[in-house]
Amino acid sequence: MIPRNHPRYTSLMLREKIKKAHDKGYLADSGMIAHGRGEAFDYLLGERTTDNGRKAIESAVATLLLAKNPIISVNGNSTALVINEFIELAKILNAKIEINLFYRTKERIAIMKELYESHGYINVLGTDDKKLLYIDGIESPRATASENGIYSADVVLVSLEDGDRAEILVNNNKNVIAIDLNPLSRTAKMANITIVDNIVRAIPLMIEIAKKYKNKDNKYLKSMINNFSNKINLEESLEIIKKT
Ligand code: PTJ
Repeated sequence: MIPRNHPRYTSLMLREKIKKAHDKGYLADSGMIAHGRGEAFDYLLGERTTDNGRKAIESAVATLLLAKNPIISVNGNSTALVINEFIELAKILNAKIEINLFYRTKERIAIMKELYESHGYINVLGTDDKKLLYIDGIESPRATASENGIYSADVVLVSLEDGDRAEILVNNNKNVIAIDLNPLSRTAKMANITIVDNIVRAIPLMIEIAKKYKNKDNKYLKSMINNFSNKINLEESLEIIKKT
């Protein structure tokens, strides 16, 4: 038991979630390493949502609300940290959830499918190996996608994503929104909108903003997108890190 008054309580609780997901068999072994890397960047950002993290979130939510077929792509780490929040966000945005693993195994897919079902989300995509397609015919495990999901999506929200995959998505005219604490990662640079924030803060804030933006007209939503530059936003994140 971690005492509530421990100065690193939140961080230690997140580690517990990651460890539990590993024990259950759906977290990739290197998911632990990825989490540690995220922790280091989060520390440097002050473990808070920065103003430019919020700007990216506003632009991301506007983009998702204007999308025709928005998909939330989930993996082992992101599921371990925010499964309930993913499900809530998908409902508000009218988006679908697709399991999309870097280290894809039948066992991990089966555990995750069951997990989403036990949380009340029944039609999670990306679970049937035989039905997966290759984006633009690129026969790589990095290009797999389900037909009604990522394959035909116009906007894809990815988190803790691999750079090759982000690149394939962008090259195939998908509007890619990435959540990545590392503003220097290839994914962060490839994506159309990068939210440099911890997924445990970013997704709840996306839910809050999506509830607010649902009543806004398209003109307002488009202005939120047009006023955003990913390049400038990433540079600002780096400045924050340098000043820490
Ligand atoms: O479940 P799988 O098989 O899809 O595998 C997932 C991992 C995460 C193991 C795989 O995608 C991987 O190796 O990722 P990387 O290349 O380590 O990239 C993870 C990125 O996410 C890094 O830039 C981290 O800084 C960042 N990151 C880690 N934790 C968080 C995070 N970003 C936001 N929130 C976090 N909590």
